[in-house]
This record gives sequence, structure tokens and C-alpha cells, in this order.
Amino acid sequence: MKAKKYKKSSQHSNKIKIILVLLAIIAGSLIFFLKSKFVDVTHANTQNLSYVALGDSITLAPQPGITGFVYLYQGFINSDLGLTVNLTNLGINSLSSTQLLDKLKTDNNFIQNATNANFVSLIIGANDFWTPRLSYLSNNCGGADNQDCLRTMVTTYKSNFDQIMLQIRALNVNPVINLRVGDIYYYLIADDIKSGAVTVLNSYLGQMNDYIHQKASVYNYSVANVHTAFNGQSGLEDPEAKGYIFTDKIHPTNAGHQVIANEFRNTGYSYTQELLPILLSPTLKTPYSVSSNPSATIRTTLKASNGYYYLLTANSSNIQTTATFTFTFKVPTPVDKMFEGTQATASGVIITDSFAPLAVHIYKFPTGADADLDTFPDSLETYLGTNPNSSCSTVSHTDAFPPDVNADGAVTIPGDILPIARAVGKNSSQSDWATYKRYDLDGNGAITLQDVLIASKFFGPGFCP
Ligand SMILES: [Ca+2]
Ligand SMILES: [Ca+2]
Ligand SMILES: [Ca+2]
Repeated sequence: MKAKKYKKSSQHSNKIKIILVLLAIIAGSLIFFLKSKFVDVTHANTQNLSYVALGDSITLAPQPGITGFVYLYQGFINSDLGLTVNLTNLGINSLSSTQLLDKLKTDNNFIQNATNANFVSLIIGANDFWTPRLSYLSNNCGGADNQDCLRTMVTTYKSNFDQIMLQIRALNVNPVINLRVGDIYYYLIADDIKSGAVTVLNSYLGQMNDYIHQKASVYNYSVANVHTAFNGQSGLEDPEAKGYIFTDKIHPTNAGHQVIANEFRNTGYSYTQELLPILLSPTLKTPYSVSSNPSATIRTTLKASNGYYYLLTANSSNIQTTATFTFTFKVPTPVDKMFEGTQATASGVIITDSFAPLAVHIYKFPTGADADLDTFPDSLETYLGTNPNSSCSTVSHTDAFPPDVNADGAVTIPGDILPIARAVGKNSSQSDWATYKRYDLDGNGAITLQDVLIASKFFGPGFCP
């Protein structure tokens, strides 16, 4: 026993010698590099959320002197949630629902933005309505009642609308999206009232708007009531008379855009005050595997905040499935399903749940002693001042991983191991301890070879992707 122990500790001290020799060699050649490679550790807000605006010229708002509703809504998100969102306005002049669907399927810019968006606003359909309206007015719509083209348009619109929603959900990687859809206002309604065409035309616009409202619970969005704001409860009010319509007779004025933005704001937010800090906390590596019906896709994001794990999940497909999450550790029970008032089935390392098409579930359960699973307990991270809820500095933009002392996302010799090695001998009784405490990776109040060894063990990218 004794001999074995001696052998082990002798191997251990040989290891230390080898490391020290290596360090000495590298130190000389890298000292200049060290000086030039100082990395500033920032503690900025953890995540940038993105807002993507989809739609036609109402969304784009290209008229000079006009501030589109998307910019006003961006400001509301900012002031209501205390959150800065990056806006990408993908509005395109004259865009129809068919063209938007095509963009979401084939245009890389649209696909990329839809993939990462946290906030999405959508108003589509005014251009779908435009051509059949003109055909009807010129008696070219077809059919015995001159309404064939309007019927066809509504059928196509509904189909496109479904596919647009499914495509957004299929692309988007975030289990929780703040998806908001505006319904469609009736421009030029005064002309159609005068000609008597309004009754027929309004019934088709009404079918489009009804569909937008009907599908809200299916696709998990809220509707901004633009149509009622512009055309009133009767649907027959003239928005131009209210000052909402620009001189081109079609697009909103600044007042009109303000009204649209207000309606979007009135839908509230999917990101409740309870959910927002969780969404803003850094995403952790996944200590679990997911299995489900192979035709369904379950999106997941794991966060740790205030002593709890939050597993955000969504079925991004239109297929009912059971999903099984198999963790690398025993899941503490009970597992609450947030906003549902129920608990998930959890046993051992497994959480199992049923997912309706496009369903979202958020599971909440307590973390263990090491919330971010970076092998350094929360208590030690608190002592060091590192982020106990993130294991990667470049993901969270915080000082997150104890061995990555310069918080650049990797454990390197010049950036991390060498500074610790140079601090060996410092301890908590010294007046400059505050400068060196961060290197005390075993938390014993002194910088020793043990701390150098701990850092060396994580040489490489550590817990960063
Ligand atoms: Ca930790
Ligand atoms: Ca950490
Ligand atoms: Ca580093």
C-alpha cells in the first residue's frame, strides 16, 4: 500500500516538474505576447434578442418622412421590457403571402433571420386583396357572381398563411417566440362604399381576418387588431378620414403607424416578467438527450437562474409526439410545468411528456450544487466572482468558467495558465490578495501549484461550443 502510494505521489510530482519545465520554456517566448494580448473582461448584458419584421410595404414603410410601426414597436419592446432588441426589417414592397412563403423557404436572409428571431411581427395580405378587388370592380373576377377570383384568393391566402406559420415555427430555434400578427385594414373603402362594392369585398377581407384570428391559438401568436383600429367595429369606417392614410391612399401616415404600433403593443408579450430573466440568462450545454417521433422536431434550451433549471421546449412540427429527455444526472422532482399549473412525469434521469402539434412546455426544477455543470460548485464560483449559471464566457459575455481567467472562451497557456503560475505564492494574508483571488481555483485562500494544475486540466476550449 505504502509503496503504491509513494509511486503515485512520485508520478504526481514528476507531472508537476514536467509542467513547470514546459511553463518555463514557454514563458520566455510568450512574455511579449502576454503583454499585447490582454483581454478586457466585460460584464455586458448576457443576450441580444432579435426582432424580425415580416410583411409588405406597410412593414417596410419606405415613404419619406414616415416612421414605420416596426420602429415604434421596437421602442415599445425596449421601454416595456427594459430590453434592447436588434431589429431587422424584412418588409418588401408589394409582397403577397405567396411571395412571403417563397422567401421563407428559399431566401437565405429570411431563413437566417427567422431561425434566430425572438420577436416576430407580421402583416401580410393587403396585396393578396388588391388584384382580385380590381378584377371584381372591373367585372373580371369570374364565375356567375363575378366572385371566383376572390374565393380563389381567400383559399390561397389561408393555405399560404398556414404554411408561413409552420415555416416560421419549423425554422426558429427558440422554444418561446414573441410572435405577433396584425390583421388587414381596408384601404380605399370610401370608394367601394360609393360604388356599392363594399359589401361583397368586405366579406372576403373579413374571411382573411377571421382566419388570422382563428389560427392564433394553433400557431401560438397574438393578433394586433389593426383592422378594427382603422375600420372600426362595423368594418365600414374610413381610415383616411381619421388621418391614418397617406396621400397615396393606401399606406399609413405617421398617425396610422402609431395606431398599428399601439395595437401590437396591446397584445402584451410572451416574455412575461417571470420568463424574461430566464430567457436572458445564458444558454447551457445540454446535459440530456432528446428522443421523439422522428418526424417531429423538439427544440430545447436549458437555462439556470436563481437555483433552478429551466428547460424550454417546443414541438416545432405539426405532429403530435411523446418526448423523452434523458439527463446525465438524476432529475430532482417535482418538475413543474410553468404556466400550465401541472407537473411533468419525471423519474430517475428521465422527464417524459406529451407534445401536441407546435406545443411549448417549460420545465422548472432545482439545480444541484453546480448549476452550470462546469465542475466548479456555485459556492466556489461565488467566491471567485465567476458566473455560477454559465460555463462559457463567450456565450454569456460574463466571466463564466473559473480556469478561463481572462474570459476569452478557452483555457490557454499565455492567457490563463501562465498568469496563475506567476501568482503562485500569493495568499489571502497579503494586501494585494484582491488582485490574485480570482486565480484561487481550489478556494483555499492561497495560489499554489494545485491551482495551476486545475487550470491545466481544462487546457483547450473548456465548456465553450
Ligand atoms: Ca459551476
Ligand atoms: Ca460558471
Ligand atoms: Ca482564457
